[in-house]
Amino acid sequence: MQLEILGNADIVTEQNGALVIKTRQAEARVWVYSPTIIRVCISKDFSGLDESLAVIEKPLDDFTWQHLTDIVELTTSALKLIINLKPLRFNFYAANGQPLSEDDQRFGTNWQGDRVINYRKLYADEKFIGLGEKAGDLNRRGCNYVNWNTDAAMHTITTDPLYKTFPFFIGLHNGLTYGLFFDNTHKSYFDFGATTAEQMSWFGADGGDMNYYFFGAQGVRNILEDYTWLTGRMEMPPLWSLGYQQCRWSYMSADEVLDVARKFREKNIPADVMYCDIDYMDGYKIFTWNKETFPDPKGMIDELKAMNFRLVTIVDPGIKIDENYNEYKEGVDKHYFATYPNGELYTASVWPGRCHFPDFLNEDVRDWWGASFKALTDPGVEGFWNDMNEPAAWGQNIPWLVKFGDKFMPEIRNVYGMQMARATYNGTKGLLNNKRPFILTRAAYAGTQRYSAVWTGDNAATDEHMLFGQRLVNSLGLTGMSLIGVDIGGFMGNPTPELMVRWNSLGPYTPMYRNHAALGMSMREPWQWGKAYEQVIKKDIEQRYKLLPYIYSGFYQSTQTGLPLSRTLAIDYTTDENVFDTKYQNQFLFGDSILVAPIISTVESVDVYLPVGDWYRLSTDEKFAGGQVVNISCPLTDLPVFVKAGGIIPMQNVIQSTNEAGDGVLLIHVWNGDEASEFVFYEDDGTSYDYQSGVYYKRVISFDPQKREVVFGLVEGSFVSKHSKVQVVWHGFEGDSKVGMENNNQSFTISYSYLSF
Ligand code: MIG
Repeated sequence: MQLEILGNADIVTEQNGALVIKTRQAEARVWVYSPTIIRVCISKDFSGLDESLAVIEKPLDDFTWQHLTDIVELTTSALKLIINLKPLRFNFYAANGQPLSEDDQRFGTNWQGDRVINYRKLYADEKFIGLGEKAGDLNRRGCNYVNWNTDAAMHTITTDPLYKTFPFFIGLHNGLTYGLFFDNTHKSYFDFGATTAEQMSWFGADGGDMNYYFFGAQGVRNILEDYTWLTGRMEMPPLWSLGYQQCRWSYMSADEVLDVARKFREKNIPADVMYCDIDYMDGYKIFTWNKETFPDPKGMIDELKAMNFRLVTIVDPGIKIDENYNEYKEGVDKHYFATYPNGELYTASVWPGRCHFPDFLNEDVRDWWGASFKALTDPGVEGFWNDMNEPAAWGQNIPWLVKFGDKFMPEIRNVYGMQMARATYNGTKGLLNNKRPFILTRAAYAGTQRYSAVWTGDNAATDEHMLFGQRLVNSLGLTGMSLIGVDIGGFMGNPTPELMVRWNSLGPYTPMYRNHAALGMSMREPWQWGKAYEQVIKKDIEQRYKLLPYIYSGFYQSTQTGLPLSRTLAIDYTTDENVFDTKYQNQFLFGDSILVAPIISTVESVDVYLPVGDWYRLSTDEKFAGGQVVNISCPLTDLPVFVKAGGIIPMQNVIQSTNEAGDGVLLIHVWNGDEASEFVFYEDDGTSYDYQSGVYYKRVISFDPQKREVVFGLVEGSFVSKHSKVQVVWHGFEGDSKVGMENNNQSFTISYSYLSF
């Protein structure tokens, strides 16, 4: 195999808004998407369509560049790209001239056969965060990774690859930040100095182009905002999907599903969602119901609805080969399935036995798939769980020559799950008449946030998996994904009651709070752990429901800026070394002002690192100075959760489901602090798309520390809040005072009254 290194550039021109540079080996094109986003694509063949499944924005028509002797300088208000022409290398600088990221000048971009790799300079203090669902530490320096979507059943906390591909990382060095998104769907590789004795980093793929977007904004938040501008942001999720979700593989009959739902209501443990895993189907045929065990799906779902429950059902991609099965016959007739190169249909075995696999890369197939959900939406299903879409089949090794349209498996594998989620989202959105569908997918690629929530797959019932899961959630949050779950309690194996309790205490602070377990594992509902622990778990679930106004507003923030709900501390405290210490790396901010320290179930005290500023423990209002490590007691009833001084947290009194109106009181909790703060409160009907035409309720709530006042700004939007009363709850002020006031459309102020007055 030959090595081809990108050599000298002979021709530099501007064509259709792109800078075009030619060398003997290849052609490079450069586009400016915004002052902070520059795309570089180096290809041997630009004849193919320039299509990306991730990117939804277009480049600017115009940019500023000049050709000097052996370099080209491309300048925006925020960035400078210096392109060395002999040989062709790309080097990015901040506007003030400080280097952000540069090619390794020796090797730059090169090819070995179809494999294309970019070698980059590694700075002495450089750290890396990102890549989404990846094993290892928060700081990925010294690690290497492969993206190749895999059904990672029985994975450990070091397994790579897992289910998803997010070829986007953020580099941090010298107080600077930059991001790099390698938009290439082939099997890809990232090495952050792991195997080069820290002399360089590199990334690349088995095929396709060296096609990357460089983000030069300063601050991780700004990079995330740019990345999600480019690849899209999530929509408002249905409010019910933020309630407690009870799943298992499987509740085996309609009776069992209903019994479990009833038990939540009998016990007054709040919950919103029940799941049907694969056994609701007839012979695992997608879009069917088992006639014996689920004889009347509509009847069952009506009963669930009467109890304020929603149902989510699973779908897998594999379509069973069965002459009496509609989806099979249609798929064959219309040539919708993946094939061998000679035209034979590709067959592999999964749950239903021998199956064919829809080509979700094809729009007609997506439309067909989407329309088939009628069998589920007609009886009333509103949530759709997409599993096995890596895609998985027994053996896990779909041959390289399998074709999806005109593409072979290696090129599409990493986007198959995303395209299945896209088909599911579009189809069910169409069928649900202005109701928001809830989509959950296991496999994903950059941009999936536009269609679906994700969960982290088949974890295990151990303390180390619980902490690992949090790290995955935090890292997925750096990819535009915000609605993310882990199987609380652990999928494989049985948790101790203590682990179950501890894991549930993280539940309120997990973007998607879902309890799930594998076939054959112990039952996991909150009442399976003894009376005393049931009460603890119930309190955790109640805490989730109290926090929903805060959480929902947090998701609104995700829709606007791409900031995730669960935020690694590296987002806001980027230059604080302690944040990357493996002792503290799992800690995260949940929304703007809550800090959570996940902690194993076998200890009762723990060191927590509180970043700069003052913090209050949520459970006690005890105040701590930040910028230091504090030792915190953490019995199973009290996870270390803190609120930032000045934090504003809207809460509500407990309801049993998001379908309940509640008592109409919005509690605004405020923790005393020296700095002014602000919270954007957002509410809408929680179920429809009317918010997209102005039917929402939004107002800025701010805290003025000097005046000890909470100011409610003017209401924006035409939705009538379900909260008719506001009550401010003051924390950390001298004495205690509560002031109630009628809610209205005016701006108004509530002051803390000094008790000594
Ligand atoms: O081969 O549908 O990750 O959540 O319960 C296993 C059965 C298939 C894997 C999913 C898991 C789900 C299970 N599925």
